[in-house]
Amino acid sequence: LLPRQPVHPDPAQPLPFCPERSPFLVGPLTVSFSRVHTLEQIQAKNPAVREGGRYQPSTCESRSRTAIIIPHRNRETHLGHLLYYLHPFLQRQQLQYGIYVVHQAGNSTFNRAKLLNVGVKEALKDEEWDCLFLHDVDLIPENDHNLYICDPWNPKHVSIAMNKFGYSLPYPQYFGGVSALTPDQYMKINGFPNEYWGWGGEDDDIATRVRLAGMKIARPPISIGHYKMVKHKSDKGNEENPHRFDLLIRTQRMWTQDGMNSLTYTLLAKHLQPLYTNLTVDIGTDP
Ligand code: UDH
Ligand code: NGS
Repeated sequence: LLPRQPVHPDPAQPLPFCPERSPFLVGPLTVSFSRVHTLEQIQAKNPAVREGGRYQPSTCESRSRTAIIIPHRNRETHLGHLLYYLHPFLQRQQLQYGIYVVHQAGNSTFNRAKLLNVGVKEALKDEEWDCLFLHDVDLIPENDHNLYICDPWNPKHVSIAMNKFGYSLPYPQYFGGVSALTPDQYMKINGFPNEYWGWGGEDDDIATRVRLAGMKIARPPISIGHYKMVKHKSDKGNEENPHRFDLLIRTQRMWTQDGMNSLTYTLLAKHLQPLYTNLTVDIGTDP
């Protein structure tokens, strides 16, 4: 008689790597915002997601451990749409992942890039992530061949074909929306700038940092980098930054001084919610 196969893999044996191409991918996705799903409904659809919005495949060792970091304030409906689509999307890609929502406390001017620095710093305390996805809350990927893994050599700009720009880049250096860097690449550019309060310019500063640090911008194929944006009005507290052009002139002088090496903040709370880790942070105010 042959020995019976164990039902569960032996925990002492390492799992095999997941295949290079996940068998669960489906390609183009239909994304619609006409229905709003409660967090409980999304949770019920994603039973394998653990506290803090963490997941790892049960049958194979993932090829990437990816942290998704989302800057946030007052966009709960958008967050619901993103979580509804992103959890199944990442599981189909057989990734080990965690979702972090970095919530700016208070009413002072919004600062997207600084929130992302905080998210990176805090996420790296939890886990040795291979890849950091810096992700606007209102952009939903429309093709799951858009793998949420990093390029080993260069920072990757991922949201290259958004519906609001007619599914093309608005300009060649555009780096806004969704980008992906390894922790090494992130530190090599000294992270993102902390000094852009309000709307605009911080993503152009990041693109310049990539170049000044001797790297290039990697991009997925245009047909795969499709994103649908949830339509919305301008946010209160994130008005156009009147200083952004002055700041952009100084990037070359400032990038080694302003970034991860000058980041200060107060973490007010870290809550492991069922679908994401919520970091509430005091990042100070526009000087
Ligand atoms: N965000 C928030 N809350 C805010 C502001 C921004 O959560 O109050 C986050 C959110 O993740 C958003 C990201 O920051 O996706 C970027 O915000 P944004 O306002 O820069 O970009 P978005 O594409 O809107 O969402 C563009 C508004 C157009 C302003 C036009 C000014 N000329
Ligand atoms: C540029 C902004 C970027 C912004 C991009 C797209 O002009 O920060 O437009 O904006 N740069 C400056 O203002 C210097 S959008 O159409 O998404 O509102 O990301």
